[in-house]
Amino acid sequence: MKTVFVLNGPNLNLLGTREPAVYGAQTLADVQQLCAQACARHGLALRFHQSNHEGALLDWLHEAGGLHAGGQLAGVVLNAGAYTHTSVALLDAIKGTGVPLIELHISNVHARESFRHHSYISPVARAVVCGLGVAGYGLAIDAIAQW
Ligand code: CA2
Repeated sequence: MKTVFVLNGPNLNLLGTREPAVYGAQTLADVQQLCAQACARHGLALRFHQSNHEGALLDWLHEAGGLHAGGQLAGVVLNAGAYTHTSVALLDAIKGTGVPLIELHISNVHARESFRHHSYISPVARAVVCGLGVAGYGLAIDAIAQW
């Protein structure tokens, strides 16, 4: 059974507690459940994580890279939060590990402040899902299952 990593970056632990107009009312626990259901539908194992620390995200990407090298990774869904717009380290990790990855944003970052329009991750992502709310997580897993 192949594994999907769903990685969430800074402040996403606050989902459902504030800014419902931007991010919706569902919590990160709800998102985890949605991802577990999507993975179960496709016979995939799920690793679901959130961290407010860039290094933790790097470590999980490296771990996913190890599975990828062994042919055991289905793919990675990464919502890097604000690190999307700042982190060369995440770009290097995705490039260095070669993991097949979908960049995900709950909100439509292109309809928001201009500093959210640039992503260090998009050039090394296979696809970008953006603005579909938390439903995007399930759709990203559905897409990975087709790879
Ligand atoms: O739309 C997305 O998923 C983002 O990746 C979310 C990030 C933001 O910096 C990106 O530009 C777009 C922010 C996550 C913060 O999440 C919160 C959730 C509820 C309340 C406050 C913050």
